[in-house]
Amino acid sequence: AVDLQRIKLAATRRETPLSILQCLKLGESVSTKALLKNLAFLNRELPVRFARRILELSGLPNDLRETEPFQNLLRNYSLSFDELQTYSDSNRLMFLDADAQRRGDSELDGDEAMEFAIQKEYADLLQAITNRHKQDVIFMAHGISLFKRYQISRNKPCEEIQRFLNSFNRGRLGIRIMVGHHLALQHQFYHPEEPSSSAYLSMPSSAHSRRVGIIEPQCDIEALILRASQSAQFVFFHHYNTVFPPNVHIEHSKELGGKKVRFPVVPALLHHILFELLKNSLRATAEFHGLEKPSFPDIVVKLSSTSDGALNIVIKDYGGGMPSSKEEKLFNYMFTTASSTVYLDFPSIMTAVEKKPVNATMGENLPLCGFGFGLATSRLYARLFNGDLTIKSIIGNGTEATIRLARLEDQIEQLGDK
Ligand code: W6P
Repeated sequence: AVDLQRIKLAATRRETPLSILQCLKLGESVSTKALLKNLAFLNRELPVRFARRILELSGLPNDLRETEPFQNLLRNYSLSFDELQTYSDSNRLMFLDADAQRRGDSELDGDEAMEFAIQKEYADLLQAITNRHKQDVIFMAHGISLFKRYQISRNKPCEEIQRFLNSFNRGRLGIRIMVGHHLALQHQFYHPEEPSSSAYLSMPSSAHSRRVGIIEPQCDIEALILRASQSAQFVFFHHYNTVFPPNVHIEHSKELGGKKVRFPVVPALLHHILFELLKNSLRATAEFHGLEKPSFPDIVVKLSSTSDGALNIVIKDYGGGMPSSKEEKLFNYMFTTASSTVYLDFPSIMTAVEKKPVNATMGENLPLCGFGFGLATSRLYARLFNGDLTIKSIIGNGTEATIRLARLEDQIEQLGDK
């Protein structure tokens, strides 16, 4: 029983944009108090965000909304909204506030046990919701593919669906990030010795990293590119029956002076974008140069900083480029770069082979590959915190993809369309 009035009311409230800087500050001075403060924030914010996602789903054209996968989505979002709103209405945190006031908000002394219980209870709720929504992406892809078949025969425009997917995915990712950050912080606070690779949205971090929740304040960008390259090359190697993939060569521009580039990022997000782009570049290179000839030109990744403190990552392939007609469709959710005849099976093989390594990072996105969601979500991910992704081809030569990452102060969640 979905209480539509309750949902509508919650959805009238504004979403509060996340700031990566604030997320970092919260995590750098992490304490019971800070965690409780964040819990109170989520307790207010999450019902609003879930309510908005539900309204977005409800507003879809009947043909799409009534498909089984979209009914599943709607049911899951309603269930999660209900649980969060019920928790919020239970006023457990008011009790906590009142208690703090009674004690003059001094030291958190006698009631640590109760505070811990509250944190544990909320974390369990968040974890259950996280698990429930792991299939979101599969449902979405499945529903869209059903709708797509229907669409081709009807030849209806799909801008509305494009807008929905951007908005819904953006909103979903925002939720994921705030929930993932909270769970990861709590895990790091109570179990500082254990790696938090199992926690939501976090990636196994490299040896000398200093992870704050799901954020790497000084991420070794080159190391991350290397890992994404290896994953993409691994997929390539198995897809093309043990043909060795092109090399990925990383360069620094002059102003970076050969120094290690350290930049604040959510590694899982950047990894997703890099992996997606590199797969495209590898495939384009192989298609253009032919598999008989085993010497491919390198893919060149170039790092450069801009005057406003942003970081550019340019991925250049020599895969022959693509006509502008194709370029325009690149970020369309219903478009895939794989040529339908020869590479129809590319995604499924990728899914089968890459399951293990990618599951450890952002496995839930894997089934996306080949549905044509990859580049669209990559640009969305890049834009979410004020960055961007652009792709430009030179016909007969190759393609250049540029990821721009905003400097830390500018990494603020972009809730609307650009
Ligand atoms: C291509 C097509 C493409 C899409 C995205 C990234 C790189 C490339 N290269 O030929």
